[in-house]
Amino acid sequence: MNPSRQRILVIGACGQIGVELTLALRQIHGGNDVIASDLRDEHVLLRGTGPYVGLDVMNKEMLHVLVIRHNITQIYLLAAILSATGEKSPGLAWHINMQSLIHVLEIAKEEGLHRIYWPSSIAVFGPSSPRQSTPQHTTIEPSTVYGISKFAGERWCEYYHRKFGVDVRSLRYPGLISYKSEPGGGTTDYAVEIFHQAIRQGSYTCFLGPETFLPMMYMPDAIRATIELMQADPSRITVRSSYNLSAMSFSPAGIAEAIQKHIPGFRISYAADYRQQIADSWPQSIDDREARQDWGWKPRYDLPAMVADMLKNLDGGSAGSQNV
Ligand code: VAH
Repeated sequence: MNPSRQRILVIGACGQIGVELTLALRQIHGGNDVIASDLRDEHVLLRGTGPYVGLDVMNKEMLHVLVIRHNITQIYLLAAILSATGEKSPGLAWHINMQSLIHVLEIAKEEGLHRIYWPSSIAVFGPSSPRQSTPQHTTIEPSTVYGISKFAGERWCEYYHRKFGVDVRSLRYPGLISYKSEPGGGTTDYAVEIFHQAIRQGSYTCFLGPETFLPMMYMPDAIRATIELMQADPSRITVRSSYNLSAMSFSPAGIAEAIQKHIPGFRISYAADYRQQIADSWPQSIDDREARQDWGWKPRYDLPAMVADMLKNLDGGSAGSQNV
């Protein structure tokens, strides 16, 4: 096989990030060299764009056979239980989020895989971390199972890189907003739901309070950051736990105001639930200078640009490009 040719396995390809990352990787590497996998049935947007296999990442033997059979050189592990769902099933969230990563890191070591991608989150930070411009290196005491699993996973990534030379890379994603695929079980999911409700019924009841500022990012920026990180020369990577990554911060009141500029009659109301406590434990803004210095990270979407693109693509508009 051409030594520069990559054979990529995306695990969790039917999730909010997985669908768009799989499509982006297939644009770069060609459809046949990106195998999409998930527990779920193939997402409609992936059909006809490349190979799809049903995979339970908790079955290490099955995963190992698949890696060998398909000559896999890179794995993107996106399967995870997110913050809100994790608080309802702590044991399951810890088991799935941790064991899936250990399986992938072990196989990467045994098979000498070229590169591994595993997403972390700003959820690794807790109430004792600085809430504004949270730095890459600071006090990290997560208070959710999801955050605990992501912080532990970061340590495993650093361990496998240092001890075994596994080239595993990671980003601490903020809340991600997209229109192509649904989010699932996250505390920041309100920022996706609000668009669908604004269009369908002109109103939305938010499960977070109006002034709950959180770090957020539009999915096209998150996908580009992931690909830029994975394409960076190894010599430029100085963070082997997980890079802080930032684009913008906004509150429910702020995004509602931005939507009202397009849908003047849109009304928001508030009924905070258990997810408010999760959100209150996270930073309000992130300092991502290491990502900018090491591999040139720079976001392209701010709140107005994201709102305009989301509404254009959701409101019956064309499938419009996200080229920026
Ligand atoms: C969640 N969307 O809400 C994820 C994300 C920063 C939040 O990790 O759990």
